[in-house]
Amino acid sequence: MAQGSNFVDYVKVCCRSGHGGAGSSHLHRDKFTAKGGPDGGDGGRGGHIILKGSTQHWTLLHLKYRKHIIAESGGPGGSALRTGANGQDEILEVPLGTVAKDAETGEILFEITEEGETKVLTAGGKGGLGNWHFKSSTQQTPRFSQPGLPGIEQWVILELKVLADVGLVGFPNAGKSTLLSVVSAAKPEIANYPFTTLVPNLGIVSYRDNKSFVMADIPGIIEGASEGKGLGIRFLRHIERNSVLLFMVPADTDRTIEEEYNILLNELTSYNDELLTKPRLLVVTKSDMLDEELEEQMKAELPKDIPYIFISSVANKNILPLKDMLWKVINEQ
Ligand SMILES: Nc1nc2c(ncn2[C@@H]2O[C@H](COP(=O)(O)OP(=O)(O)OP(=O)(O)O)[C@@H](O)[C@H]2O)c(=O)[nH]1
Ligand SMILES: [Mg+2]
Repeated sequence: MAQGSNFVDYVKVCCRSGHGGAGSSHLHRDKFTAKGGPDGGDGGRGGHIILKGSTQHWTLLHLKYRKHIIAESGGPGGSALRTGANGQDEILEVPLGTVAKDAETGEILFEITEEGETKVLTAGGKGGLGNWHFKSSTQQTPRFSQPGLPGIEQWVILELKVLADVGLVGFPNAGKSTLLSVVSAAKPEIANYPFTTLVPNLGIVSYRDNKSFVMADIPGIIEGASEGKGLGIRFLRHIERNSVLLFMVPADTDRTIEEEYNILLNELTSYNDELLTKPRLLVVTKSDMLDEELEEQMKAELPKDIPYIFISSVANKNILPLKDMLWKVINEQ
């Protein structure tokens, strides 16, 4: 986690599911029956601890200070075959891409990838059976029932991984969100001012013949980001895990394309030089603002060590060739 950031993508929590309710060993009795048969109901199930995928959450921040998560116990069975109430489940909403691991063994338990998807993290104890289950020809009035099973106590690690194949890297206003909006169904906010995007947006890019890959639009990165300036740095961790870095520089930059690219590259390197091991592509955005002559002139001044393409999300220029380039690099990995 970036220092001082509220972008939390790792939490360790202690989970305790509910104890199962005890079965009842009640014997039926009323005005007319002095010695009735067994009518003790079953105990209720202890509450589960459940993870539920939610697009309303982008981080695990809301779980950071909840060290102990405890679900309710099941209620005991009652007379007249009344089943005890199930303990209330504890439902934790988590962002998509959350991985649950056993903290002791490191074993991956499961992953939550879809909105509304639920999975039981820690199962509640089963309720005990009431005495009527044990009635038989030789045992007419069993005076015993099962106790409920205890809940489970376990330490669990929740880790957020972003399921992205491509990370968009660029200054604020470079056109990152606009690109995501034209290549995917994602509807990120787009505006002509910097820092429109404050949290990452993920989009699924469909590609020729039903292929697809995931693109992450993250907040813009500015000079000094690696020392904590701006917002982008908080999300560089996501880039760390993305396989391809797509550098985006707008055609109308005040600097040269190469200067702007180098600043971005510098910020990434000073944050974590492992980022340099990832494949990079350079996109000159908003190229609808250039005429051919200007474009040729700019091409001559581009950095030499990186494949590039001029695109326009607005004019739909070179979008498919860009996808081709990305697909090729992703699959070389
Ligand atoms: N002419 C032109 N304008 C574009 C193009 N793509 C984006 N823009 C404009 O550039 C501005 C910024 O676009 P965004 O997509 O919000 O930029 P961003 O990189 O996501 O910006 P932040 O979220 O602030 O980091 C908007 O006014 C867009 O309409 C393009 O291909 N051509
Ligand atoms: Mg944006």
